[in-house]
Parts: sequence; structure tokens; C-alpha cells
Amino acid sequence: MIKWCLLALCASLCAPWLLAVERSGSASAIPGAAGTAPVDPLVAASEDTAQVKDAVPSKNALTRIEPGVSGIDLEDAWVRAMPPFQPNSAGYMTIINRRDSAIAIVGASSSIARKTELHTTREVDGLLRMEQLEGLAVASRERAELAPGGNHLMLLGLAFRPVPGDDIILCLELISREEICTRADVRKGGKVSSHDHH
Ligand SMILES: [Cu+2]
Repeated sequence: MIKWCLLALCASLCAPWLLAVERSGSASAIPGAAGTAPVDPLVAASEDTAQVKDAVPSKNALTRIEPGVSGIDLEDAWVRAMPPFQPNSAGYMTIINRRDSAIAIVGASSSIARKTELHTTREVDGLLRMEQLEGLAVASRERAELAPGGNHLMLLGLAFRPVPGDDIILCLELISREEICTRADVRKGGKVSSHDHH
């Protein structure tokens, strides 16, 4: 489903900005379908049940991995400082995949917002709009920039107003049920906006 968000925020977030997001279509093969030996129906049934359980998303099932040692680096993370009474903000970072296979980011969370979504920015009929992304793939040995005017983390329902000096945690959830987090500082997004000088 496509969600549009037309925001006042957009004016400051949506400056045309060159982004270099490497998208990967390199899906890896799913093992395990090759076996043709007859199986005991009871065993098969219990395996089916296990697979169904595995398929149910659960927060508890996330495995926390650390930047660097996990083969994924998160660099230069920051959150946009906001004026008072703004309900939302945005988060940015560079995601570097040093693994031998692609990764897919399918969710996000933060220490500051009720909900954190993956968004992209598109121009539609001359207007810049933000659209929620189902996921974001980063090919092996590639990097993806979450940057103003392009893909970003949308921080919805701020628990407090982010101001420079704050220390915020941004986390990404991978399709492999891994979660990777980084510290983000808070910056005024002056380089892409003409509305930040107050
Ligand atoms: Cu957004």
C-alpha cells in the first residue's frame, strides 16, 4: 500500500538532493526444497507448524547485531532538529554492507518516536512527496545513503523535541530478523533547507 504524507516538514526535507542508493535484486536461493524422500506425515506436520511459528513476526525474535563485527556499518547518523510543536522529524545515516550477500532493511525504530518508518521522496506533478517504503536493499559491498531529499527514516510521534546536543538511538531491522543500532546526534539541516535559520 502506498502511503503519502504531505507535510509541512516536506518543505525542509525535500530539496532535490542527489542520492546514491544501490538497489540490489540479487535474491539468494532458498535451500531445502530439493529433498524428494517420502516423509512421515506427523513429522511433516510438526515441521509445518514450526515454519508457521517462524513466519510470525515477533519483536522477541530480533537478534541484536553490532556495527562493524556484523559486516554492516552505520555511519554518520543524525536526526533533524525541529522547532517546537512539530510531531515528526527525520533520521539519516550511511549504511555500508561489507557482507558477501545483500541485506534488506524492512523496518526501523528509534528512541525518540512512537513509530519509525522507511520513506523515500519522489517528485509527483511538480510536488515533492514522501512515500513509505516496504524495504530497502543494499547489495553486497555497497552502501546506501539515507539523506535529505531522498530515502530517510521518518520519526513519527516525537516523544520530545530533538535539539542539538541530544543523543538518539536509531535502529534498523533486517529481513533476516537482525537488528542493528547506532547513536545519532541532532543537527539543524541547514545545507538543504532555507527554513532552518531560526
Ligand atoms: Cu518521510
